[in-house]
Amino acid sequence: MTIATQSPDGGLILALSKGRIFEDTLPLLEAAGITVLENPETSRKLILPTNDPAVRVLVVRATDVPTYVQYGAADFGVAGKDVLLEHGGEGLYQPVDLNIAACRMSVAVNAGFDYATAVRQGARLRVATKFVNTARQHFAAKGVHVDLIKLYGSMELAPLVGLSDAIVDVVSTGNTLRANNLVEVEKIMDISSRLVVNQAALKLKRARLQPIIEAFERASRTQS
Ligand code: PRT
Ligand code: MG
Repeated sequence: MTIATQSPDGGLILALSKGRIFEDTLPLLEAAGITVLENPETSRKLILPTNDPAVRVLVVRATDVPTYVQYGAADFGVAGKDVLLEHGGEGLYQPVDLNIAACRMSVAVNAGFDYATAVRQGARLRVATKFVNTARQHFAAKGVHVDLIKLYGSMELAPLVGLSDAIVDVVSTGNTLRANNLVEVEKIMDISSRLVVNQAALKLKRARLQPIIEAFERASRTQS
């Protein structure tokens, strides 16, 4: 379901999360001639102005970006493939892989746990993750029986305290796994962030959105 967008004035609303996605999106916005006028790390505002009075930025949790865009509370946004797979992508047009906030989705276990043998012997594994849909699909495709334990953060803790045998999480440098004596035993997929656009907004505001989409596309191509 898609509701009418909240910016009937023809303005555009972009949903972004603080941190790596915000940082990596700034150069793409610059390429489209848009400068965000406040820093979300220091400002308490949740709606940030830009140099273009018709463009505003909503600061939301990374997992909430697809929801804001799906319902038209934001016209467009940037979200990781990990987050989009869990959301399902309903009501979203995903025109560009921006190649930013790159990482991978992996399975990790305690350094002492023999994952390969456990899988070969058909053991039932307890897997803690925020990414239950992705994890369910991955293990079903391998024919591995799992009990999924839904967590909302700090997945790395679960195997350390015996909550689970394994975790499914996103990894970039691998430093967090190493610091907690965990090993990456399987890569599920490469992850990067995508531009997501509300399907109704794309039709109603195409004249404003299309140049921005094209600028993002060009800038992300030259960056990678
Ligand atoms: O923080 P919050 O709970 O609000 O949500 P979030 O963690 O999903 O948001 P954020 O901003 O941290 O991540 C946004 C997007 O960035 C994710 O959806 C991914 O697509 C992407 N991304 C890229 C990452 C990482 N790299 C990453 N390293 N997301 C999370 N991490 C975590 C990782 O799981 C580990 O806990 O960062 C930690 C450090 O990673 P290492 O491997 O470098 O040690
Ligand atoms: Mg985070």
